[in-house]
Amino acid sequence: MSETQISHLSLRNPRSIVRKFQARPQHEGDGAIVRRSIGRFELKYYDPFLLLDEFSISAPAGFPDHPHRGFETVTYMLEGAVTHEDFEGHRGTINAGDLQWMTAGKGIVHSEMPASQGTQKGLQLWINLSSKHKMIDPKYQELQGKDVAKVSKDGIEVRVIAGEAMGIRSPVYTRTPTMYLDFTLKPNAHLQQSIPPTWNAFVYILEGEGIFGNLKSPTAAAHHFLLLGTGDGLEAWNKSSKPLRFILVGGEPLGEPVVQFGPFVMNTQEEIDQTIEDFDSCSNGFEKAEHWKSQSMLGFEF
Ligand code: 3F1
Ligand code: FE2
Repeated sequence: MSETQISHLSLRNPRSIVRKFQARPQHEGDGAIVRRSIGRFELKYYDPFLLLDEFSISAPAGFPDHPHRGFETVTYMLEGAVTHEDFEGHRGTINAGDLQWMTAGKGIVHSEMPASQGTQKGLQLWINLSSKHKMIDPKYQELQGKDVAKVSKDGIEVRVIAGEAMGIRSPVYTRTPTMYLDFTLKPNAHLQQSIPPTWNAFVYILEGEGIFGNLKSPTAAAHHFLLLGTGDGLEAWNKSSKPLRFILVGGEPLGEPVVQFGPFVMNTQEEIDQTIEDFDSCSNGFEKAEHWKSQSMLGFEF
């Protein structure tokens, strides 16, 4: 099929790039390099997204026992592996290609630590929950790489983490409506992907370089974050001689006030104060934190 035929088939109003910046590496302790795009000063919140980290972590660095409330964390591994363990005894390893979609809801306390020697690379996205879902019971949706929906066509490969693309759907249930697509475009490939017009959406480039929005846009390279304007979808081109890999993420904005205190995200300061009290007193969802310590913390006394 020719490019013109594909164009004819779909987008009426492709989104343009309204903001673009590089996620510069921040060194966090011994062995952790994190490139944060959403969640840093210049882009504190992009409704419903609270944080996007591209991490590169080797032992002894990691994220020992810590809480979450009021949102979801999505960990998508690119290389290496992470061992996670929570206060209910839920534990496992997220390997390269695997996905963990964790709805913290009213409370989770867990650890996320490197599972092997070498470098663990991946992405962690935080998706906000609406006020009526902030205090739901925690839930995990875990998919091994082999079970992530994948399709290849016309020089484009897509792994559907959430939502739908090129005729295939992810089994992940998104409490806050979200699409999360991992695209790889071969040289000369041209992508048109629809996005619900009312949703906020962005691209984060993992590898290679490409043209996004329209053909007059400047080339964007790895570790760049592109905020998309309004429209019904995304157009992207790989005019280079190497593969282009990026994620396209979109979500329905909640349009609610956000009050964040580290890993607690609520609607009001009163709810944050209550959350701190609940965590300190191990109540209202944090009961099991009272007598729990992760394996990774055993042997350490604080
Ligand atoms: C000590 C500490 C600091 C910050 O809740 C965004 C604990 C937790 C936190 S946090 N989580 S940050 C995070 C980012 C990436 O603000 C957590 C985990 C991430 O990736 C998982 C991971 C863990 C170990 C990857 C590789 C090794
Ligand atoms: Fe966490």
